[in-house]
Parts: sequence; structure tokens; C-alpha cells
Amino acid sequence: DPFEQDPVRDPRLITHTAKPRNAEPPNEELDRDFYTPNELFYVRNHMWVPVVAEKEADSHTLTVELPDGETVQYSLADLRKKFRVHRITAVLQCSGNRRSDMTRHARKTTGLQWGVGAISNAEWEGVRLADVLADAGLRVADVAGMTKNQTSPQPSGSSSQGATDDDSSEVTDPNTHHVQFSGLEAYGASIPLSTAIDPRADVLLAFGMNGSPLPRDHGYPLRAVVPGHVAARSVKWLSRIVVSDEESSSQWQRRDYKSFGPNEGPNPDWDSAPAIQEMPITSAVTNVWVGDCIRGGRVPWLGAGRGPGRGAVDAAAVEKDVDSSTNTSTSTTDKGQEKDKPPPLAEPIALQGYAYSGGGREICRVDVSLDGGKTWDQAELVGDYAGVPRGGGGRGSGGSKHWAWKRWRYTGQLPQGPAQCTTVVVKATDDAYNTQPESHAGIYNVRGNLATAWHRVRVCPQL
Ligand code: MTE
Ligand code: MO
Repeated sequence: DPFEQDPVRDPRLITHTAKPRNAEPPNEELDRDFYTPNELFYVRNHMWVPVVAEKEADSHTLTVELPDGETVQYSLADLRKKFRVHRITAVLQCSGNRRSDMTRHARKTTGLQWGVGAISNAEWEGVRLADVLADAGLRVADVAGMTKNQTSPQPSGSSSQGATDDDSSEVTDPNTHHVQFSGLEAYGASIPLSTAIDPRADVLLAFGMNGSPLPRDHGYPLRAVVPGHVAARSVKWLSRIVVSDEESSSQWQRRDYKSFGPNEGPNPDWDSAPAIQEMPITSAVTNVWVGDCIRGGRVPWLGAGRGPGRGAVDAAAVEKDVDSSTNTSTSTTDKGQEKDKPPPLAEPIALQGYAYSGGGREICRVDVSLDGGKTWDQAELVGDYAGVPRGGGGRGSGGSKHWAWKRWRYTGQLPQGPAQCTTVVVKATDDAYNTQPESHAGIYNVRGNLATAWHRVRVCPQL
């Protein structure tokens, strides 16, 4: 049993499959903090977890192969010693995040039926892939082929291990090449070379996560972290990097992580679609409180002195207006029962969730509807991501672009009306004015990738 040595998992994680282990944090833990705690970070494994003993970690070897076939090896200790260490706060999100929504609202999809938790946010510590490739001897001319340039400055004190100009390997156009990553258990994927060498793309070879060594489930002792990209490219247990004029030949590059038209069926022309790289925009409601839950102080950020968002109803005013109401519980499924009872009084409602866009695009606005999308209001964006530019150092420094999620909060009043249940909807907009599609039907694909439609949650206060 190759899974025998898999690590023990936090019991709070919701398990989709045990072997290989695939699990997501429960909604109430998912975005409790800006940084997802390591033991609650979602886990997506295609195979077993390779065993690297602690005492062998420093000698874990990364092999870098250049287009001319030359190889250079770095131990983990070499990486730490030779290169400047960077800390980047970035989300990882599986292309299957929210797939169960697509299944529920459109049609059957194949693959793990993730809820809204195949996404997490962490501060990653590691060295820049661009620095390592340059040190290994990769030289990349600019796209026009005019200048021959090092991809990034050599770190000071660079040892003789790195390549000299004589044994460097030149690529003339970074757009025609790829950087392939392989993990110890045979998983593999690739990214374009142009991303790998872009210092503003912040691609890391990471050994630290939220101030600790990488946990085994997340790639101990070394993984790629490709911010803003589908997490399938952030290869764990990284052991080999190949710079090539071809993408990784793995099924995860050539088939699984692609998306097709709603009509294209289970056997599309795989080569006709590009591999998913930068992620589209998405958002989700993670927590809903109604009525007495709010009055009873169960909303962590109400009463902690944080005001409601733009356009939202002040919590105290809400309380006064609905003092006589006895409504209490909520349901975050859309299977609420319609009961034959008189219309409820307006209830205060509090919501929280996350929004995220790929490619480093910043979330600028989160729209919330309490009536299924007829009327809208804006949520408050939590100010825990300052977007401090590179070099700021420390937690929250974020990196060159907006790689983290934005958490959002909303307080309002449920609409009064004959229906007891209502549908809460959330959608986000990024700095390129990308926003989410209204329905899953229009973006349906058999594999259920990129299920980014408006997130709808049925809320049924019970009398
Ligand atoms: N790397 C290896 N070596 N093996 C894997 O199975 N899964 C990929 C990626 N890297 C995978 C891998 C996928 S599809 C995802 S979504 C992320 O790892 C999940 O990373 P996490 O488990 O740290 O959240
Ligand atoms: Mo994934």
C-alpha cells in the first residue's frame, strides 16, 4: 500500500477521497483568517505522499536541465545558501474548486465534487525560479531577439557551481519554451518560460509555508509555487526542472486541466485547447448568519468594533428593527423547505466569503444580492491585504502583484415577502473589470473545471 506512509490529517478537513488524499477545510474555517493555517489548507494529491526524512531534506536534490541537455544540481541547502529568499503571499486554487456548484446548477461533471474550499491562502518562502534558471546558465534573449540578457542579476557570493558564460544555454524566444516540473511521485506539469523568468511573476521554489517548513501534504521539502495560476502547475515534492520547447507531456498538462465548450463532451479534441494557466475570477459565500445568531454575537467580526460595509445596515439598527422576531437558524444548502407559514419579519443577515482573481489582478468590488440577483449592494472588503510592494518583507508583503484573496463581509436585512427562503448571490469584479458569468450552464464542461459562476446560496430562516 503506497499510501501507508501518508501523513495524519486534521480531523476538521472534509475528505473527498482518502487514497489519494483529497480534502478541503470546512466553510467556517476556510476564511476565518487571511492566512489559511497549514493543517487546514486544502489538499489535492493525485498519488501517495513521497517520504523524505527530515535528516535527508537538506540533501534533497533538484536537477535543472537546460535546452542543450546540460544539467545542474542543487541541494535544498544550496538553494537556501546561494539565492535570496523571498516571501510571497499567494492563493492556491484547484481548477475544480466549486465543481459541485456546477453539478448542482448545470449538469453532472466528472472529478472530485469540491465545495467552495479547494482554495487556500498562505505565505510561501523560497527562492525565485528566475534566479535559479539564470544561475544554472539559462540565457534568454528578449522577444525581438535583439539583446542577449541574463534573466535576473546573479546573487552576490554566487559560487563556482553556477554556470559561466561559456557553458550557458541560450533561448531566443521565451514564448516558445516551457519550464517543466516533476515531482518525486511522477506528477508533472509546466508553465511558459516567459512566466518563469518574469521577476514580476514571483514564481518560487518554496520550502516554507506560513513560517514553517512545508508540511508533507503540501510538498515537503520543496515545491513550485506559481502565483495567480491554476494550482496544478505548483508541483509538489519537486525534484526536476526541464527547460524545453515542449510543454510537459503529462496528462495533467495535455488533458485534465483544460476546459471546453458546453457541447464538446467527454472526448474533446484535447490539443485544440490551451492548458489552464492564469485563473479566472471567482468568489464564494462561506458563512451565513441570520437573526438570533447575529444578536447572540456569533458573528466574529460584529461586535469586534468593525462596522458594516458600504450601503449595509448598521447592526444595532438591524437589531432594533427586528427586536420582536424570533427567527433563528439558517441553511446554506439550496434544499430549504418552503413551509406554509405567514411571511417572516425582516431578518438581519450577515455574510462572509472570499473573492480571488488570477494573473495578479486585484479584486476591486464584491456585489451581494439578497433576492436572487434582482437588487444588489456592495460588500465590505476586509483590509488585511495591503499589497505592499516587493521587498517589504514579512507576512502580508504579498509580492509584485495581487496574488492573495480578498475576504469580504456584508450585513443587511433579508427582504420581507411571502417566500420564507431567499437566494443570496455573490459576484466579484477585478481591476480589468472581469466579472463572473451568471450561470454555470453557459460555462459547463464535462470535467467541471473553472466553475466560476455567481455563487448562489439558499437561505431559509426558520420560524
Ligand atoms: N504536485 C504533485 N507532485 N502531485 C500532485 O498530485 N497536485 C496538483 C498540485 N501539485 C499535485 C501537485 C494540484 S491539481 C493542485 S490543486 C495542487 O498541487 C494542490 O496543492 P495543495 O495540496 O498544497 O493544496
Ligand atoms: Mo488541482
